[in-house]
Amino acid sequence: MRVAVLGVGSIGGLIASRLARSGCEVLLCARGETAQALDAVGLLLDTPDGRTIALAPDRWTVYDTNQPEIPVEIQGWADYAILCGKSYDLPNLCKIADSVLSLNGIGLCLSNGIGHMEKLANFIGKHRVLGASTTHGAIRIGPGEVKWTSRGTIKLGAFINSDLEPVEPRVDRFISALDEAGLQPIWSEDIAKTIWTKLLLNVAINPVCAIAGIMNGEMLFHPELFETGLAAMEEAARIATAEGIDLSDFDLAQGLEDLCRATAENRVSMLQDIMAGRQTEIDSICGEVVKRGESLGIPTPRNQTLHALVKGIEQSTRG
Ligand code: KPL
Repeated sequence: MRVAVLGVGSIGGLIASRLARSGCEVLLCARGETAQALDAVGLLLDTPDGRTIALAPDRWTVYDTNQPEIPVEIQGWADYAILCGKSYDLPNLCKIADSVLSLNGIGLCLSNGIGHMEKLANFIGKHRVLGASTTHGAIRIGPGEVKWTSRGTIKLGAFINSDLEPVEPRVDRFISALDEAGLQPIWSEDIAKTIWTKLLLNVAINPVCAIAGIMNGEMLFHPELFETGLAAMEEAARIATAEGIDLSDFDLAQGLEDLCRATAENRVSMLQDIMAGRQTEIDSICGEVVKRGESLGIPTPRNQTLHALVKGIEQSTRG
């Protein structure tokens, strides 16, 4: 099975190394120094049980996305394309997915935020897109090193009116491959809700931990921070409900508490970005809630404040 991983940061590095280790042929699409490290020395994966697994560079082919042309050898090569890059890079990654996927190939996106399966479908067609969301926790230590901080799941689901059901051989094979790689795939009958639920959690935890500079688990020891995150989450939940997502069985406070506990040793990706002087995904998280709130006439003052604060920190920390 041929899998392309587009964006090899924390989650991309984790997924690529697990799939390569379990025997998939892997194409890594990464940029600059990350591409060079993956091609020259490979990748070290620190696992939650304290082991370090070394993946040699011969485990994969690397395409440096800084190269303007996509090499002919990898065009139409992949059976599956997993987009793991930052949400602001999606237009570029969708274009690469369109090129590297075979005609029958399937694409999915694990980036934070919502609306990604629709964006990908605009490039490759909705009959080739799966909805997806992950709760695995990982930290990028450097260009060729990732720490898998907490085991989670990868939820997959069908796009509205698509034929991609678990009984479809292409979907079935992919689920088996993720399972063999120890990535815990789960089929979701309502992937739109799964993606929204993840966004609600990101709205609550990412900006608060990024601004306060704390690990995820520490939110539980600062009630005022927990309440701030929860209030932003409640605003986002009102938008989700207005868009037709049934959240009646999702206890927001419990969901946030469970995530803080499960990923206690993780730093949210937004804090990792700020510490590395990179752009954050705040526009696709709180920014998206504010935008949708404006068009629905639902006020989102907490999300506006968190969005403004993270933007300010981002500007002062970026080189
Ligand atoms: O998605 C995440 C992120 O950091 O962006 C969580 C699940 C909150 C893990 O830290």
